Amino acid sequence: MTTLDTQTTDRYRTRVADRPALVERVEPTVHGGVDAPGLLGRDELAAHDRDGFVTVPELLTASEVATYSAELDRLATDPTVRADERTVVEKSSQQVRSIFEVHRISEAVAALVADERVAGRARQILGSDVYVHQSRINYKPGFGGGGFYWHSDFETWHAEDGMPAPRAVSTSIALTENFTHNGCLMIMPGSHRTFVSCVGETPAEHYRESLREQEIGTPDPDSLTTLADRHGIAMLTGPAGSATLFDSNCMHGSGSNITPYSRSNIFVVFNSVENALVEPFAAPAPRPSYIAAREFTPV
Ligand code: 6CS
Ligand code: FE
Repeated sequence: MTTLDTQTTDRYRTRVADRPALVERVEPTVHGGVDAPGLLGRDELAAHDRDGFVTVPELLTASEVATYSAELDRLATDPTVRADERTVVEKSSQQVRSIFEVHRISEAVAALVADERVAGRARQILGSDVYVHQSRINYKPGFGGGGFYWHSDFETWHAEDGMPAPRAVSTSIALTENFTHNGCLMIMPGSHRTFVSCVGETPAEHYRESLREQEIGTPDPDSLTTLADRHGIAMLTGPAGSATLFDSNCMHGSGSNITPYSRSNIFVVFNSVENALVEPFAAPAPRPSYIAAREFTPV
């Protein structure tokens, strides 16, 4: 494991001050450089470097979408899965909101995670071997699937999981059509280059609340307004089978879904093996390993 560059990790101090700060990121976004060999072309890597995200219009075939959709339905209705601590239900209903560590629960999802079309693109962006930091299904069911307020994943993973630097990438794979109206992912393009520190100490076992509705670790309105004015807001729509890869520090969120049409996505977070977790930077104790893996074997 590389020695930690404390000058880097100290840059991302959060939840310790009484006022937020905007810190410019020092790490590159595409660690392997925009000419890195792999499935993403140079233009796509350049777009990812510029915006903090890149879309893949057809990651899965129609038959694969059908296979994984059936798997998601099976998991959501399996009583043992529903009773599992890795399953989070909506605040407003007993509908399944998320299932974490789904690549260890489902063999089909495990194969998808290891697929070159998924893990290979993450290696290309991160410029190293990768391991799964977190996987989850977000169901966002129709008629009330809850949203996710603005946040940087890296801010949470740094503060609560001990992720040293923003050298991780999420792959969101749509299994239902993601429309503007049913709670699609919203990202501020380019916001990944600014780290927004948050105010408010992390409570013990914060994840029991934050995975249902996050309050601590969410940026203040002034910082959000500054970033939105600077970058705008992109709506990541796309058909079932499409995917979005986005940098761990993108400012992103998604609205609630009051339409009849669920917005069900599989999310896999790959972390560089050179960025393995240490102790949390701003929390009393690490989160459970089903939310933040503590075993770093490369995919
Ligand atoms: O805390 C986390 O790790 C989770 N929370 C959000 C809102 N996005 C990333 C991840 O799923
Ligand atoms: Fe997130």
